Amino acid sequence: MDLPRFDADVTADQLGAALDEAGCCVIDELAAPSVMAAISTELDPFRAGASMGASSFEGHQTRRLGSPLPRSATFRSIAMHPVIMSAGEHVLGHATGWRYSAAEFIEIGPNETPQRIHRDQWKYDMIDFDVEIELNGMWAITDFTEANGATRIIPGSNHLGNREKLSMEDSVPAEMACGSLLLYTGSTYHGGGPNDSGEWRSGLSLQHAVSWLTQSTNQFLECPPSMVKDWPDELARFVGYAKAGNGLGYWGDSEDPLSAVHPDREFERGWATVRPD
Ligand SMILES: O=C(O)CCC(=O)C(=O)O
Ligand SMILES: [Fe+2]
Repeated sequence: MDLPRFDADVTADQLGAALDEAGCCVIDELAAPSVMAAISTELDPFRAGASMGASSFEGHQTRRLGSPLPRSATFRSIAMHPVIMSAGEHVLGHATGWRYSAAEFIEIGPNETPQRIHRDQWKYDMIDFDVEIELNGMWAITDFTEANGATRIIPGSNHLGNREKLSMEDSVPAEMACGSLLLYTGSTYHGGGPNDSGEWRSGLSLQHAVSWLTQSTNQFLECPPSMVKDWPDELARFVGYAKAGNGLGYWGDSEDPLSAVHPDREFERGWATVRPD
C-alpha cells in the first residue's frame, strides 16, 4: 500500500479515510518553513542539555529534546492545528475525550542505524487494543529524505495486530519537505530511519491519546499551573487540565482541574462527566 499524501487543503473526509485504511498519511507543506525554523530556534537554548539516546531503540546517534510545549511559543501556536484536531477527532473521537500526550524534538544524526520497527501504542503494556488509542505525528523541521533518516512507516500495518514481525525492508520512507506533517495511528508500525547523509534530520514528534490513558510525559510537571495560567483555556484543557472519561482527572472536592490554574474563577464542581440521568 502506498503512503497517502495530501496538500494543505486536505478535507476531514480524506484524512479520516486515509487513517482508517493506511493508518498514516503525509500532509505536504502544511506549515511554512519559517514556522519550523522558529520552533528550532526557540529550542536552541535547550539543545546543550539534551542527550543522545541511551539505548539502540532511542538511538545512540539521535538527540532527543523534550518539553517543546513550555519551551516554544511557536509550537504552542500549532499544537492544536486544525488538521491535527480533525484527524484526532476521527481516530480518537470514539472516546469520551482525547488530548495531547507528549512531544519531542528528535534529531537523527549522521551514521545512525535504523530504529526497530514498532507500534507506539506498545508503551501501554503492549495491549492489542480493539480501538485506536493514539494519534501521533511528526512535523518535518528539516527536509526528510530516505538518506537522512526519514521516518520509515508501513502503510496498512494498522490492521495487522501485535503478532507481526516487521522490519525496515517492509517499510517506506516518509520523505517530505520541511513544514510537512506525517500523521499515524498508535497501531501503525514505523521507526526512525538510518542516516547515511552526513547531515542532521530534525523532526518534532507528536503524541496524542484518549484521555483515559496516562500521558507519555507528565504534563502537570512540564506545564505547571503557574505556566499554564497564561495560555488559552483550550490549550490548557488539551494538555490535561480537564476531567476525563467518567470520573477521572478531578481533584480536591470534586473540582475541575482548571480551578488550580485560575483560583479566582468559578468552575462547576462534580466528577461525573457522563450523566445518564
Ligand atoms: O524519529 C523518527 O523518525 C521516529 C521515532 C519514533 O518512532 C519513536 O521514537 O517512537
Ligand atoms: Fe515511534
